Amino acid sequence: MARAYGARDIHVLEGLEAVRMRPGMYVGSTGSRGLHHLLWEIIDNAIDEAFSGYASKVEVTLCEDGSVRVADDGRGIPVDIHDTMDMPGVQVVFTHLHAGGKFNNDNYSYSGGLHGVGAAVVNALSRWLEVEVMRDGKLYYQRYESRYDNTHKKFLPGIPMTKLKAISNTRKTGTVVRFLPDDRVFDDIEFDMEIISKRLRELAFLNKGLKIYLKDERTEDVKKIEYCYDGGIVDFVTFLNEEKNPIHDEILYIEGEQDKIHAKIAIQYTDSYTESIFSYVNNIPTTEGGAHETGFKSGLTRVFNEYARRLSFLKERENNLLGEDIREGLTVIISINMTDVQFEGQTKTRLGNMEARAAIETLVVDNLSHAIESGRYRKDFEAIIKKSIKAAKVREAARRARDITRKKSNLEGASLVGKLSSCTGRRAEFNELFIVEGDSAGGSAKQGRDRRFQAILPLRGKPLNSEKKRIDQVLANEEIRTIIAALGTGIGEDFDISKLNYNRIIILSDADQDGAHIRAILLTFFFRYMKDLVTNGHVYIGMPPLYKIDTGKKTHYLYSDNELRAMTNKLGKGYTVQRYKGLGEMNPEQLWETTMDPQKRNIIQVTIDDAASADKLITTLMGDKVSPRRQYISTHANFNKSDTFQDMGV
Ligand code: TSJ
Repeated sequence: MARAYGARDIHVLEGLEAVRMRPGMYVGSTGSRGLHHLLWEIIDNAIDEAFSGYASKVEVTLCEDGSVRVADDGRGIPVDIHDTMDMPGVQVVFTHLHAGGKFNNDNYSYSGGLHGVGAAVVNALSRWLEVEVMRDGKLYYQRYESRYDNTHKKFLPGIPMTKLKAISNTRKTGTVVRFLPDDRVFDDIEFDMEIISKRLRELAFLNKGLKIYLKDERTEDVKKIEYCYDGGIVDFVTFLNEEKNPIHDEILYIEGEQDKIHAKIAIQYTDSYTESIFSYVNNIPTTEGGAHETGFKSGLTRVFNEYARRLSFLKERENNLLGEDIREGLTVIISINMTDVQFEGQTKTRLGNMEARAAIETLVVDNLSHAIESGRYRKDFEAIIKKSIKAAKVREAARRARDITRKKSNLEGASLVGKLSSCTGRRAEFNELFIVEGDSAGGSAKQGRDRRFQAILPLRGKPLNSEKKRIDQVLANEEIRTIIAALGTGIGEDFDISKLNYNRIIILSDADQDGAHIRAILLTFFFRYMKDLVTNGHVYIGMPPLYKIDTGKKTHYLYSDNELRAMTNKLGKGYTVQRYKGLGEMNPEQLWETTMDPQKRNIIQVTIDDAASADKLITTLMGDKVSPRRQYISTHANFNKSDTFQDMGV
């Protein structure tokens, strides 16, 4: 087949080669995250077309051969010859770095930001990629491949195999892109249905009325999912609160534009004691928050304090309610769209554009004041303000309790952290805290550790499930207080990450149901009261081995049933297998060797890719509605791989 590239394209191909050299620079990693990033990039382009009002559906198909196909019914990527590049627009998109969907400057596109790496990056990191464009009554087709170049003795990525050709007539319009990620780039090229369906559901919530279809053709029983929410983010809030108890019926909805920033906000309060705020910029989750969240919070605080004064819920001599009082039990989705987005923070998921702060504050104040004055939401606002005032009272009480805790920790510091075996090193950035289930495992860990940088905190029994309790009760729990004291950061509004005593906090619990429960309780506590600990990547799950095989000559530790099977097959016979029922069965040397030694151990970092799902899951597992939890546990009863931390994006 004739190759459709000449001297002029060499430059462009070098661009794609640069992507091959440093894939991490363009998609973050060559692991699962990077792999899915390719798909997000293509999907973002299709969603953009829908957002601009030209497409009504997006279809994603995981094909039998491992490739993935994304289709929309929009206008079709332009096929006419690009002014300066001398090739069809489509080809520019797939061979020119950063062309993305933005080669047409008239197009007021919001795309960009985290995912905006461009379709050319996807092409560069694929074995092959095919595009079909339907427009002007024709179906156009082009295929690209990664090929070995015999003359230059190297692989060249993303080479057009043919020119863009009209291959048939059609009355439809739209774009179809199908690609197979390159297994020489990615550690593993298997797409994860769970990750994809969650992201598509989120996109369907964020783009009201958009029909998103997902099909998994890779197995015999083909799986099909359809997402479409006519209520948009209002439906998102309903979904998040499904297993909570709302304290008012109407979901407050704000939509408007201010200084070229378009915002949608949906709010509902529940009887929960924590806040669940999820924000997005151009459909990208801003896990670390930023200017838009700050603006929302100040607006909310202002409106409710004014309202509380005006209707005398607050007496003249009483202090204003604090933001945290007004956010107790709040579930909110903030979704904004703007151009020239600046992402900041550890994981580049904090909105840096300061202009968004004032814009969102204005929108919140104007719209909520208007809603209050209309009288239509009288009951809703009353329920909210009563809850806030209650929260303020409890906060006062809790502060007194906390002051006692503080004094206690000064006076009896030794006893409060008495169970803690500190490390000798004083540099927090090197230090690790192991929170270990049970005194006996704690003892082994204490003897087995490297005391220069590893501290051990054994937990007796189960810590308090913080999901069901208010902060004063959480603080009354001894195990929780010990953890807080050991970490040094304080909690909630007082939380200060710069005071963190350890760079890694590693949860070590048994591979059984109790162990999973303890792990879930600890993650819940961190997630609710020390969220930055998790978002900044300080929390880990330790993975002790499940089996030991002895051949007489050599000892092998196995961490899963699969590993065990592989090893027994390999060894044939002449070995003994020991199944570890708990950490306590390992002696100090074994525990060090298998689970604690940084050179050999296996630890999993807990991250939150999808904070909304993590929140929902925690409510389900830890909340007070029993039947959804039963159902969840019976359908996901795998306690070796805790569902909680998997869903937190590990
Ligand atoms: F990623 C991608 F570029 F490969 C891609 C783009 C993948 C998929 C599945 C869809 C798309 C895409 C792009 N769908 N729709 C569009 N639209 C345009 O590129 C487009 C169409 C018309 C005009 C115009 O001004 O007439 C402008 C643009 C940017």
